[in-house]
Amino acid sequence: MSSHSFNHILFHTDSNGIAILTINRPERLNALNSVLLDDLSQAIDLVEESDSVRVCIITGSGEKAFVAGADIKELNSLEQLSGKKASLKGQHIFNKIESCSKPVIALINGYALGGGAELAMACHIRVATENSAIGMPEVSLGLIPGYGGTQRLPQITGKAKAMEMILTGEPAKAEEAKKMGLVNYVLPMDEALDFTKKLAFKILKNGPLALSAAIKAVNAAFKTDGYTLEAEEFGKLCNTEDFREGTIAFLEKRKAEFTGK
Ligand code: CO8
Repeated sequence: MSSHSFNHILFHTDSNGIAILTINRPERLNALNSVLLDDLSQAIDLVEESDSVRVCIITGSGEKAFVAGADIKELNSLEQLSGKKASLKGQHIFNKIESCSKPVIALINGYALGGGAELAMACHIRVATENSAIGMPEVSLGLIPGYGGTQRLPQITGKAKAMEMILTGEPAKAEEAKKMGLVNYVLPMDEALDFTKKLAFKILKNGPLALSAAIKAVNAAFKTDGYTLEAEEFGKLCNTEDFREGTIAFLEKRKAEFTGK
């Protein structure tokens, strides 16, 4: 058993090799700010490098949110270049999760929105609690997903459902998300962690070299160069009036008035 300390992440590994990585910023519904993203990057490196970790479960602190997205207050100050850079940075961290040689399971315990849904989609398997809502609301802020969501959502749900979710910005409730393959299982909140650990145990009894090779081979079926274009478009949107209006409207708790400029 071991624990590591980060600013906004709790990291604990049990004697069976199951690491639980908890995104811990509950007062902001675990929204991803830059400090948290740096923590996440280091925590994933730890999963990859530590001999005592064999499977990782990523979840959110509290019972309301897995991750409610990128931190909108931080987003608001982005411009074209910094926006593209921020998008590429997040993509790099989420790519490390997707290509991690050890299985990573997302335990979605509430809202998984924007960057939160993108984080869950970078994991290899998703379990959700009944109260979860998963969606890509970026267009309501005058933005698009920027952490790989435009690429991974269609890979998981197919193009039509992904288009609908990205263009409406409407989240899917847990059961609906299961129907479209976006989550593998839906459980009551008080059963979800045990269930996810049992799933991890099923994986653990298999050969680690085989698990790593399987992840690599399955990922190879989904190689795309769309990530660069996503970051490019995300950056461009950071220079628009609609983006300023969308993010300020959220912070001022009012409805955005978009003008198409
Ligand atoms: N960023 C910053 N603060 C947030 C965020 C967020 N994403 N989500 C919630 N908070 C804050 C709220 O502002 C609030 O703060 P305060 O107490 O100071 O008013 C606190 O957390 C609690 O939230 P609410 O009071 O809003 O809780 P509700 O239960 O009323 O609503 C919701 C919960 C529905 C989840 C609501 O908080 C919400 O809509 N949040 C924003 C969801 C969203 O739009 N997410 C997408 C963000 S954009 C994104 O993720 C882009 C990713 C790609 C980025 C690429 C490059 C940077």
